[in-house]
Amino acid sequence: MGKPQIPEVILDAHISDWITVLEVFPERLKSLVENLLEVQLDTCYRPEGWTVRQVVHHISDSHHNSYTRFKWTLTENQPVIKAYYEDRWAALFDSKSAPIELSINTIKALHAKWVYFLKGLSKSDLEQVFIHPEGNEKVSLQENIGIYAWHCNHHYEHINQLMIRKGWK
Ligand code: NI
Repeated sequence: MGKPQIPEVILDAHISDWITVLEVFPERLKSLVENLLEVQLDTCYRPEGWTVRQVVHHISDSHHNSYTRFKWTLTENQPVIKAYYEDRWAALFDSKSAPIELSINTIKALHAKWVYFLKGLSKSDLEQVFIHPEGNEKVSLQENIGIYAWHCNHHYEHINQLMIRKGWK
């Protein structure tokens, strides 16, 4: 699963494939987890890792942050984005105990709005960059679409592989 592999030259076909991943992800994730029992939701996907519940809440929080970065980038000149401690967010009480429906519903609404927005961006919008404070790295919006398509599949597979190993599916 590793790290996102973003091609050097990003073609329109890459962007449209990535947007499709973002578009279908809420339903895929919902179908994957909707029948899990509480005890299964509270199972770590790897030793010392997050529980399934924490992963679902993490996706919601992470994509919420990402959405905001897209808006910043189109309304400011190469903004330095705000990083956050995802492990500390995942350790907050709601990440550990809240019903996953809250985040499943958030992801559904957020992705619908995000995808609508992404589909309307021009080539020059997609080439706009933000600066990630870790390493002062410039990230273009088109790259960032690829990163978050990867992020969907990355965490989907954490849960999916756990379910396969445990014989839950
Ligand atoms: Ni993540």
